[in-house]
Amino acid sequence: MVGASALNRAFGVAGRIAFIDDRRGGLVAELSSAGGIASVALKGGQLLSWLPAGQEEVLWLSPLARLDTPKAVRGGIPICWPWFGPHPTDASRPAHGIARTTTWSVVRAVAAEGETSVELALVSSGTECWPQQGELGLALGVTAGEQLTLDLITHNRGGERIEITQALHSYFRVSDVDNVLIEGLSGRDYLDTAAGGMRSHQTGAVAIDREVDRVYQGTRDEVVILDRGLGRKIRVSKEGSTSTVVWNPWSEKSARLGDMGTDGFRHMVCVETANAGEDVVSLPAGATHTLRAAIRVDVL
Ligand code: TA6
Repeated sequence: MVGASALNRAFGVAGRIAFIDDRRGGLVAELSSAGGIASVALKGGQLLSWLPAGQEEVLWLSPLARLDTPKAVRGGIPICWPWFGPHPTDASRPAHGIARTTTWSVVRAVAAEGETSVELALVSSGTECWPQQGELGLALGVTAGEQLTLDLITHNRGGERIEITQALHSYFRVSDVDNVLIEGLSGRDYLDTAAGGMRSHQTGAVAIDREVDRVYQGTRDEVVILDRGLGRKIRVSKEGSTSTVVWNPWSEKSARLGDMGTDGFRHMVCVETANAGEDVVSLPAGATHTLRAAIRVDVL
């Protein structure tokens, strides 16, 4: 695998783009600009951190996160692809697909005015991992500045129509879930995974006072996380997505997961930009689909 020095020779920009051997055991791209800084692990193509100028850290990352194990990294923005949740037909396949546990390659990096971008690609790790026998290409564009934008681009290079589900499984850092409300989902139906997948209906803002695991269907609007404790709102807008997943494992599931830290569940909420549940992406041969999340932070 390519090392930090070769990546810096190929893509580094002094003071703006640097590839480092992160203390958690893997390669990380550090993106800096006047608009903010971000770090992206090549393992999983996973955002680990985003600090827009003048703000505190926006993403939650487990204190136990490691980049040198086969396990997916808990926190940041994991890429769930080419399926969300359990594999639709084969229970032996890993939850949330193969992208988040595969090492991505660097395609390009750009230091622009006020923002810095990197494009990563997932090189097929062999047909044994790819349900469509290696006929899918995947790219991720990350642009970090005062706004964080992710574009997850699927290219169906095969000769057959394929169906995928997917998510940018964003873990947001909050002061305490007691101080948080999530707006933008009122009036939508959701599949309540914590209640066996029962179909339910959202009325008003979402509060986090128990395990919440909901796949909201038919959602295209901006979702806002209001955090009275940090005096900020995290705004998540999107394109190419008709599902929004809201997840907090609460105490018991956190203990079972074992990688949430002491009371990590109190300081995070996932608001995921997705196509999941009944919202399946059907991609004709040769077609491309882009899933975009655009994230901003405003003062309350
Ligand atoms: O997005 C919510 C969810 O599907 C939950 O059901 C929970 O499993 C979570 O993802 C985390 O999954 P992981 O495989 O990363 O432990």
